[in-house]
Amino acid sequence: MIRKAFTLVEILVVVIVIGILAATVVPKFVVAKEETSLAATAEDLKVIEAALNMYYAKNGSYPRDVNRTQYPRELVPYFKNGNPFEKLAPLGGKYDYEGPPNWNPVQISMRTETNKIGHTEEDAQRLDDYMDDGDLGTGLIRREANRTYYIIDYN
Ligand SMILES: [Ca+2]
Repeated sequence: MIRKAFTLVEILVVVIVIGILAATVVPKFVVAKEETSLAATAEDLKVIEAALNMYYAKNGSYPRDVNRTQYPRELVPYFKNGNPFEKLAPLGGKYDYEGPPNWNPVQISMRTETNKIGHTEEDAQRLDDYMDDGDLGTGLIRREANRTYYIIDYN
């Protein structure tokens, strides 16, 4: 007997296998993408912190606060592999340097005023779980209204 087509059972088996694969692979992909954006945001914040620490070590003070549409130009020499201020946070939002004399402690904000580039409180919570103490009211990652911030300096 020469078979000319797949039987219904064979087609059903293939469809079920594809369904099982999709159900297991797709959620892992989504989780991996989420973890990547958390890790990349944490990395940016650490890069900014390292630049600020180097600047402080050399100058004995932090750069002055700037308008939120700008960033401290004096930090540029300390960014060896790209300037995080020139892109959006992978989590969503724009990095904003909050320095003296307006801010104490020195901190980096990620604002969510523009929905397009913002992030939710749930996103902020995931970032806190990822790189801090899991509480948005304490530690280095905190949130206040629509602003998630990373504290650089406790002094
Ligand atoms: Ca926290």
